[in-house]
Amino acid sequence: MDFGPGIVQEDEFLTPEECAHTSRQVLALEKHWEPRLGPYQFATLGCAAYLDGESDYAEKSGELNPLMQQTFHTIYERLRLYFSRILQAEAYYDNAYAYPGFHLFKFEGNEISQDRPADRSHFDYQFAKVFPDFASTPSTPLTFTVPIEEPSGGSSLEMWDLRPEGHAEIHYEHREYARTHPSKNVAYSIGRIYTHDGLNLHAMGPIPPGTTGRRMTLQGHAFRTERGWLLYW
Ligand SMILES: O=C(O)CCC(=O)C(=O)O
Repeated sequence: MDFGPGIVQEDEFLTPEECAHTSRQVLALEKHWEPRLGPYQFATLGCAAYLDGESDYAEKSGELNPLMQQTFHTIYERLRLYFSRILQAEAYYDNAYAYPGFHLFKFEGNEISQDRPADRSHFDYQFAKVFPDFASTPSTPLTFTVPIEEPSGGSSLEMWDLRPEGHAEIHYEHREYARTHPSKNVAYSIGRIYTHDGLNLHAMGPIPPGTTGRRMTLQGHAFRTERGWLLYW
């Protein structure tokens, strides 16, 4: 499977019953959730390079990995087999890196009508934070999302055609670019896995006014190494 500009690969991954079970497991670990900056009561379960990569990534992932492994080992093994198959090389974990984790959002029905995916658009460059020699050993990064629970308005990914190569040309004003250029919306379905290289400008899809309920996704990345593909978050 090749990844590159504009490609989002999607496949079946968890059944609705497995999603419901996973959701219960995540909810039971609420005391381990970490509230994060951002709207919609954003919280995470697990350590994420893009949020923790510049501070205590090693320490935090070391603390959380045993709990995450113990709770989600079935999903992690399925991820490992899935990526080994589609990438045709060994996918593996390394305890020096955080295991895939969860994004959590809660909507109360009073969401602002000005929700704009463009305002949260970004490139996934977190590999630069946790693989310091990434520039000397160019690798393909991948980002994956598995929707576990959806709010009333459904869930989706918004994607623009801008790649990091074009970032300097627009004077690094990628949010302005996103506000003024067309995007593609990829509708999510519960339990499917969505993978892309994270290098198209992208964001969590729009949250329609009046949305209620929880948006819970399993999140992670793969990074090409000499051994194969390291799965981490
Ligand atoms: O929550 C989503 O749908 C997308 C998450 C995202 O933007 C990312 O993982 O980089």
